[in-house]
Amino acid sequence: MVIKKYLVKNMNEALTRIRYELGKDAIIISQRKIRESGIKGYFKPKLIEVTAALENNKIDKKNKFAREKEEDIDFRNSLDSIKKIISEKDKKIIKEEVKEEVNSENIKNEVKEIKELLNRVIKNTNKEEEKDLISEYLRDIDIDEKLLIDLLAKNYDNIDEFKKDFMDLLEKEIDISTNNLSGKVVLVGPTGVGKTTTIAKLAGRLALIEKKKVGLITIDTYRIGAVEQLKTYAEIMNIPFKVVITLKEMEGAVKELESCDVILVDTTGRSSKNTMQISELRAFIQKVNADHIMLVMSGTTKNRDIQTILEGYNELAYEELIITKLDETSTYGCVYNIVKRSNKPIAYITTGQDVPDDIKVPSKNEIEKLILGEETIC
Ligand SMILES: Nc1nc2c(ncn2[C@@H]2O[C@H](COP(=O)(O)OP(=O)(O)O)[C@@H](O)[C@H]2O)c(=O)[nH]1
Ligand SMILES: [Mg+2]
Repeated sequence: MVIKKYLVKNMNEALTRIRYELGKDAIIISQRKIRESGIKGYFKPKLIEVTAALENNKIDKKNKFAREKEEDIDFRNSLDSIKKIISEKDKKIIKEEVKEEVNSENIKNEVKEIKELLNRVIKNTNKEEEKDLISEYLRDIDIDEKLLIDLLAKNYDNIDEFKKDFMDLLEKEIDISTNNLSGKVVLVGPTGVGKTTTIAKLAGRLALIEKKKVGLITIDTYRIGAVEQLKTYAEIMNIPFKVVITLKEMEGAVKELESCDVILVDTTGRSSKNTMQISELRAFIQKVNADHIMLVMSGTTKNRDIQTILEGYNELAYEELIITKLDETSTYGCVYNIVKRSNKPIAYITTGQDVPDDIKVPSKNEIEKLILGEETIC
């Protein structure tokens, strides 16, 4: 028999300790309230003295010591599991932190994307504004709407960048004819653009300045006064002048002027819309066996008419351009439109009504500056 006394504060404590130390078969044999010894005991609550006993044969193998060992193992196990739990938790926390980091990384990326998107939107808005400015500029200088779209196919950061590009483009696309004027030269083009006046100017320059032997032929017998106009110039400059009505007469006139260095042929401004008349004109030109066929176009031609006129005269296989009346306009986009759509070199430009002064072979740079709006004629 094992007997043990316990000094406890209450029965609960006693039972717990008895169970723990002696096992579940222990029995309580007595209990009494006592005070702690000494003077302090009076100021403290009473304690209970519990006496417990356990029969020898019932001594639990799993008594205090065995239990302690076992519980030591249990404790270790618990410790391990706690460690495990803690480390799991740590892992979880780390994971969560990583997750959070990933999340914050995501947010960073999203913010970055939004920034980029905003920048792009702002940039595009700026680009759109620049585009509007450039279109406005191109319309101001009178560039054809369709050509304008082509010019704006690329995006520009600013108008200066565009102008630089446009200048480079003009440098490539504008061609000045450097041919020396000799042989048989035919001028064609719509009514009133200045063909006859230009013929007089050319005749004057060639005869008076270049001292060349010049002959004049006109087939413009349709307009009242047309013959007289050129006849007067021819008389003033003292150069031979022939009026031709039929193809046969044309053949004869060219033969008669054979000795001339240059034969200038004036034509009627027949409607380019009437193909019969154009083909009639073509027959005359073939009879002349022209060295130069020049299309005369006014610098004041409306953009929407340019293409139609050019198409109408295509059949005459003109190879050079004369652009007239540049003194009558302050924007020269028309020159670009004509050059771009015809893809032909400019031989002359005319800048007024004065014969023979108001005609010249322009420099490429001059044409570029006129088109860009950096220079004017007057
Ligand atoms: N302002 C200006 N008028 C011009 C020029 N060339 C011709 N003209 C005028 O345009 C009108 C028609 O010219 P004309 O030579 O008869 O044209 P055509 O029908 O093509 O032969 C005339 O009044 C000319 O004086 C020019 O370069 N500038
Ligand atoms: Mg005429």
